[in-house]
Amino acid sequence: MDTLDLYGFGVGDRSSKVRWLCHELGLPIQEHKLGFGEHRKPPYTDLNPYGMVPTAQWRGETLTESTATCTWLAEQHPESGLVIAPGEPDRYAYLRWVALFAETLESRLVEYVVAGFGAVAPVFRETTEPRLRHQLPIMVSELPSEGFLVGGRMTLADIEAGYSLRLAIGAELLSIDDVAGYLRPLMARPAAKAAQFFSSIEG
Ligand SMILES: N[C@@H](CCC(=O)N[C@@H](CS)C(=O)NCC(=O)O)C(=O)O
Repeated sequence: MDTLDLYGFGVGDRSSKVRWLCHELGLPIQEHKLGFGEHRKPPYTDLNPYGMVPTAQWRGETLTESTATCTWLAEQHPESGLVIAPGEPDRYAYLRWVALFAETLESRLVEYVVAGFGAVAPVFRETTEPRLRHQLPIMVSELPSEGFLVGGRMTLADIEAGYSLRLAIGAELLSIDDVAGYLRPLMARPAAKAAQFFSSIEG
């Protein structure tokens, strides 16, 4: 079997992006749940010296960085259409959406959220909040009111969007009603449900 070994804290961290993607691809997952603190010492740091989750192992390779991992896995399954490949129309729009979520918004949102429960200093919440309150409404104004972000099909950009939106809604920086037309169909996807991706914001 083509099983992927997935290391993370559970369904709340960035491993959830890899988990949802694997369910979209039909890849079986062997879960390795870490307790908080285990990620900063051996044997886990032998896999990921940065001491961060997620890490995946698949086909003999160790994969770190969630967006790179998802991109790589999707590219190994081109029939899935989950990546908009070089040469396809909308390639730039696809890259821009992935960068906006995975780079610009995701790190700030994670810092804002974890500062809220004391995992990092409160100053992280103070420094991230003004930028998030400025940038999130702009992102929402660019979201389609229905359908996928780009290319007329579900792509990894939608998974990246789902993660930032889930964090922003959970932190009450956005209301689910602000993005319902776009987000509800993603929340209803069987693969997202199987990964429990949106369980924290499902009523
Ligand atoms: N850019 C990395 C970020 C990884 C990351 O910061 N993961 C968080 C959980 S979502 C983590 O490991 N936090 C624990 C820590 O920093 O000690 C990725 O996308 O994989």
